Amino acid sequence: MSVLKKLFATAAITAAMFVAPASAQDMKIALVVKSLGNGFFDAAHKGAQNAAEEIGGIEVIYTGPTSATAEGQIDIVNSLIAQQVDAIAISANDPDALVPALKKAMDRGITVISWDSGVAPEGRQVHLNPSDTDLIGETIIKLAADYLPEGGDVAILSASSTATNQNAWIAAAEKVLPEKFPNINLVATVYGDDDAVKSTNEAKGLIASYPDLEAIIAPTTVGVVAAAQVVTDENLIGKINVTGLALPSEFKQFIDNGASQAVALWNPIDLGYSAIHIAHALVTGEAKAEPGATISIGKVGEITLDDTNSAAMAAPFKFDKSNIEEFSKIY
Ligand code: RAM
Repeated sequence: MSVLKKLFATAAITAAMFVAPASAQDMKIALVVKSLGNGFFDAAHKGAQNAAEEIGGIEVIYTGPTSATAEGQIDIVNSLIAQQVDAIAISANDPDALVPALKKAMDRGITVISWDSGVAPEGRQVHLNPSDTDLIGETIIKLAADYLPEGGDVAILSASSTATNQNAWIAAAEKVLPEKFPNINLVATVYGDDDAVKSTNEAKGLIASYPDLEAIIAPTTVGVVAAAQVVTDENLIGKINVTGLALPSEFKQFIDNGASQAVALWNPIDLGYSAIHIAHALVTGEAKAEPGATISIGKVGEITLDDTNSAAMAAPFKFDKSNIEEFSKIY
């Protein structure tokens, strides 16, 4: 080999050595949320970034529609397929509507998981629930019942009417009502679409329609803030207790002013962090998407998939006057 050829060969090897590891590590994981501008998802994004930094070589693409609709998410999934991302981790606005687009993604070799709000099993490989669905259902009713020793009328202000997670929690809540909370009378369930204005109007509508209402249960961080603001503005503190699932940083003011006695939530930062760990492990083949499989979720622990390839991360925490200040500084 001539000196020149040798030099080229060495240069080529050096270039290959330099380039190969970088591209092999360049994994793109899209974190698709129900809608942008929601503090809960911003916290999950923070956790996703933490996981990406910890694992290394991952680019997190944080995206979602401006309003919480399946149509908006379908457009986003199609564009992620065109961008040839390695994985899509989605919190879905509808369990079924997204299935065809996500199936197309999987057909193209893209890893698909749902987290927070699931898609039907045929549209994803794994689903990560924040907590056990029955436990969340019972928790949201208990949060209201604990402050209504004699029972009373309560109403639910949910997110969108097709949201997989809220619908599952409400179904679980309705299941435990007759036996465990016989004095609690669920008078209505309305939908604020995780939109501040619609949630505000729905909360006002509940108050106008049900004069004996004693609690509004909003299993959505957007709805719970809207309801507590309405109760505050309409001078109903002490008459209507607002509860549900709330982000302490957004909700602390309503524990402080008495519009709410207590709320609950899991750690949204850990949820986004765990979603990235799962997606990464499936892309690399470190984990398999099959019933019984155990998948590491880094410092949060590990999950074991059930027969539907779903698992839950952790139990919800309760926030009240004693601890909301401390948690409000974290998420
Ligand atoms: C809202 C969203 C999200 C849900 C939380 C509790 O931010 O609807 O999906 O998990 O509330």
